[in-house]
Amino acid sequence: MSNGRIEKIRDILTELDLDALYITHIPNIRYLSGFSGSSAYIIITKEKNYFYTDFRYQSQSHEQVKDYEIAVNFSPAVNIKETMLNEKFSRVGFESTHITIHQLHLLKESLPAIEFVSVPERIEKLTMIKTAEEVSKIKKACEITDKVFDKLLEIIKPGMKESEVSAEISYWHKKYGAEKDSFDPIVASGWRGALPHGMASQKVIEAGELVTLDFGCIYEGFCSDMTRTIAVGKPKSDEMVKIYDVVLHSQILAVDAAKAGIKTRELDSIARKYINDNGYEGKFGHGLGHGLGIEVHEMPSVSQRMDIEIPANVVFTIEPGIYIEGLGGVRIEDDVFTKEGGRDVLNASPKELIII
Ligand SMILES: [Mn+2]
Repeated sequence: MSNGRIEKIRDILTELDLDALYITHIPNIRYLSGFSGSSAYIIITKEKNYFYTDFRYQSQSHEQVKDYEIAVNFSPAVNIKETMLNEKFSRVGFESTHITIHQLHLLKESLPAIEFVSVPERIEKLTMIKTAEEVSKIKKACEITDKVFDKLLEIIKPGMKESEVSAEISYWHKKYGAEKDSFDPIVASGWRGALPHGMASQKVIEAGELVTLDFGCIYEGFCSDMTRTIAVGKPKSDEMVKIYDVVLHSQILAVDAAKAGIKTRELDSIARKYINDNGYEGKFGHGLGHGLGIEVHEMPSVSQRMDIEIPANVVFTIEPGIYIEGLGGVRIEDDVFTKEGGRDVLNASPKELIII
């Protein structure tokens, strides 16, 4: 891949005085090699790029992976060890936020002369900043998700199970050109709306309930992630309509404030303060949003937990919600792309309360 990504890994090698970086996290492997399969490893040295996989991906790796020496083996660990010995590495970085203790133990045991150095979240810092081409892929994923939302407005009826709605989401994502869902769809109706991550269940959707739909897809390796809450028939709870209004306004305030240079904590506070001031303090129990790209949850975390300036060319979600146990919940989520002085909103589905 001659798009500068590998050169940036080589800069990390120089900076940390490493002979090589051993990369095990599959989304990062796809980012660096173009390989879209589920099992592979790579090693980047100052001069060479090595790619390891097994027989299942023999043809696919040769088709997708350019600029790498490819080794295919029933047990890639054998080839990985061979490379590390032949190259006479003395310091090798590894992705400590992804490797298991067991994998690290095996490496250290079989290669006792090598010093293995923890390199947490360095590739993640690279993937956080998007090129125009990457943003256009996320935008395409968002367009597919928008089309699926339109379809759901035709499909969802009282009497349907949440799990049936979830199946429709997955079906239409693929039908409209996505690789797959970027995560299992969340479909939470009525009282289940109070579960922020209410996976679609066997519950039947009833007339008068609000339904929270949180879903996204992957297009050419890049994710979308959108939430809309809709009413199935006239809402039976006036309180839920009021909650919808509060969430919508808090979401719009945060979207309008989003721009390159704003701090994550400040942006979270803008939505949170509005929700608190309107009587729902403590009912918005998660962060405002998260980065989005080759993974559905990336850096930065846009919340009180993290306080960094959001750079330009970052895609992240803005998704405030209010959750009342026993009653229900509302969440509204858009994906935005930061620019100097502003942001582009990448999805286009309407946000006012839709009653179907
Ligand atoms: Mn999200």
